[in-house]
Amino acid sequence: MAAGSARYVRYILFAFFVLAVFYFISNSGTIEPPIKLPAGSATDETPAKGKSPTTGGTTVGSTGGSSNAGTKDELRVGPNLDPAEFPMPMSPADPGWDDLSGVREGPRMNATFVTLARNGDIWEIARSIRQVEDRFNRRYNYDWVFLNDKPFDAAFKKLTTSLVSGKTFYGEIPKEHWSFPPHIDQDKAKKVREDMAQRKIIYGDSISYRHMCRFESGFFFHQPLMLNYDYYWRVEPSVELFCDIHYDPFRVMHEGGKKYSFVLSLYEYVETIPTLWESVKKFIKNHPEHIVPGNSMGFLSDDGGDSYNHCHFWSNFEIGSLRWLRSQAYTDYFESLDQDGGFFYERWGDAPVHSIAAALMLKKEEIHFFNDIAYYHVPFTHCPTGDKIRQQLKCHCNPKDNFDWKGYSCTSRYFEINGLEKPEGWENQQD
Ligand SMILES: Nc1nc2c(ncn2[C@@H]2O[C@H](COP(=O)(O)OP(=O)(O)OP(=O)(O)O)[C@@H](O)[C@H]2O)c(=O)[nH]1
Ligand SMILES: [Mg+2]
Repeated sequence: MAAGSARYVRYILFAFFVLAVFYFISNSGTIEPPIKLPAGSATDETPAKGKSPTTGGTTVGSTGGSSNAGTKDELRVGPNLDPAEFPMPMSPADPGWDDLSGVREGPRMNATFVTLARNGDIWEIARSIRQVEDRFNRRYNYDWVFLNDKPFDAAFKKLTTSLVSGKTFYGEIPKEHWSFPPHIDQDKAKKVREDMAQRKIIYGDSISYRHMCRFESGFFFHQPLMLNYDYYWRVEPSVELFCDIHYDPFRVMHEGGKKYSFVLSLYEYVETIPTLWESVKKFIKNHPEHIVPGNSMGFLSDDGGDSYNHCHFWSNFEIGSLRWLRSQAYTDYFESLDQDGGFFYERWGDAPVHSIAAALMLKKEEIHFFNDIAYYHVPFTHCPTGDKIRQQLKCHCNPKDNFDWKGYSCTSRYFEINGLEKPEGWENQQD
């Protein structure tokens, strides 16, 4: 009997165990394998810091989107860190190349993105910002300054602030930087516009386009919001970035002593600048002290400066030095050109104006070609030459679209005057 009752007890215990297991399974839902979360994933997230509007002047700023690897206070990020302690990964062999998650530790330059835009450009600039953030700035959180000849509306500010990982600032351009200067003969300027309209010259009949070109040539870097910075990266609506940017281009500029940079270069429409070179030659004669030895005259001219070949760096993308643009040399240059009136009596673009200044008033080594920054602004693309580099940078551009070595590009000329070796395979991309 003792053995029989012990068996009953065992049955009861077993039944109890089965019931307990059944109860546990039915209450824990689907059983899934544990998920291993990578470092810096959403669960690590520290809440974004409170948005703190900046006041004063035309500034309306706030702290933008969040980082996903802790706050900047926890990370060593800032202006006063020793660059030697934080080497940048410039090629795949360098430590940290593969680390594209989270906010990158290290020094930050005194730099900002800058965009001139209208309220109506909101969705086009949103596209550009998203790509700049995804490919670079989400790990660096640089500020972004927006400038407009009219006040920005709430919708523009709200969307752009939500997209930018750094602080955003909004400035209204003063009238004197976006209007006809007093020395311009309005009738003469009007006749030019009518004539250019008839000749179907692109933007030839536009007043606002001329104000824009003059503003970008001579005033964006003098805006109060821009005075806070030493370097700028210009971003226009509807541009694209096709490759990951593994290093900080602002640091490349600063540590490499670079003052101007480009990704695309081409020939300017002759009809828009018939007397620009005469005006430049007048400036050279009046201010020989501003023309530096070791400049890039060979990029601009095939006859030692007598005539202009119309080559210029495409200024819708630029990373450059604001100190240089605010220098006496550049100030004298812009004032001289502005007095000659070609922004209104012709249709001088800011691209040739900046490019000529950089080529004459900077040493060759101070101008940089950012091959790694793959870029599109209608209708041209810079897509790095070579399968290997495109894979390393995770590019999504079509190499067939690369403009660098085509006949209408001036990048070959830039390589030649600087004694640079063109990348393997360039010959196959000439047309
Ligand atoms: N606030 C303001 N911004 C302008 C105005 N016109 C142009 N812009 C901006 O100035 C920059 C250059 O203008 P775009 O119209 O892109 O000129 P573009 O690049 O020569 O020509 P597209 O091929 O049309 O892009 C862009 O960032 C524009 O958003 C204007 O009247 N007001
Ligand atoms: Mg544009």
